[in-house]
Amino acid sequence: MKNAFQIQSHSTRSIFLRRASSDKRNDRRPASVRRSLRLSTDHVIRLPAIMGILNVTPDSFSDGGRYMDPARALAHAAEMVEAGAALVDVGGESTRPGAPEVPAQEELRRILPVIKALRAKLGCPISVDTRKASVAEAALSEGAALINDVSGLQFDPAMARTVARFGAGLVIMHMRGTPATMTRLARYHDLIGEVKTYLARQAARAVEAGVVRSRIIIDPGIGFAKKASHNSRLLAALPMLGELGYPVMVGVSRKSFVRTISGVGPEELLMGTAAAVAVAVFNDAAIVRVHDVGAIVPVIKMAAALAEERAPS
Ligand code: HH2
Repeated sequence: MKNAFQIQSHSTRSIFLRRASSDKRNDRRPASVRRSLRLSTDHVIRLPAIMGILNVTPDSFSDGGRYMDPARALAHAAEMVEAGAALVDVGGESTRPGAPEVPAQEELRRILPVIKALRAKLGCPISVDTRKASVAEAALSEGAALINDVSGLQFDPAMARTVARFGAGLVIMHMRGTPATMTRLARYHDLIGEVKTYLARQAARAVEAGVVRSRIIIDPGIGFAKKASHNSRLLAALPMLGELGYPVMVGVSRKSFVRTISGVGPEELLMGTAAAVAVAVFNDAAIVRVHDVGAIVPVIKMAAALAEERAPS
């Protein structure tokens, strides 16, 4: 095991994080990061993992410019872990609609000091949000455990082999085009079928390239080449994506479809985000990617407990 933490699929509904024994002494994660909830002495339910968002960018749509300084990034990551994040997703390139591509050198200049600080001081598993194999390679060499590729292996042909070489986890997300072009590509004949087929094909490619099957996570790419109605339909259809046999991750946090549907301003997106997270968890999301970790923890507990009581279909 090369990296300190490995993400392993446990079932399609959950993942667990396994710690390398050599790294135990470095682990300062608080006891609040629990993966289960005890409802009574004999009733314990498994909770989805929270991925806390740490954008080290000047232009991310909701937190751009706030965490460019590694000390501030570290403090925010520590806060998220303290609040219940099981892992932190570090991103050095905004993927908001219309965002320009950031050169690999610049992406690395932004994220490497933060990854080093997180590894040294926090000991939580680190995910890196990148489409570039060279960035992934450098991040994995610094101990990142997971690569979150929003292009779902489309952007860089070397990505799958790079992840495979490190035995790391891989998030394969559905999108079309690039952040600059995706908005005009939001047309589907069979939305769920097309997203599902794409995720199955890209996951198979990853396995062919040597990525460990049990370390692959799929994501419908909420807001990426999707209109508000597409996003809603995908959230409702998560169990169909789960049929592929990979844990499903969902990112709805503060996204524009929340604003469109709930009719509020950019500063008031928490309640709409919470509703969307609740639906994702109710529909078996294994990981939720959010900005407001502390606020979302009770939402997750509630939705997971309610999902547990569903009549079997
Ligand atoms: N959404 C964003 C970025 N990365 N990764 C996955 N797997 N799923 C997502 O839904 C997802 C993602 C966009 O959100 P954010 O990071 O807040 O903004 P930006 O891309 O502008 O930095």
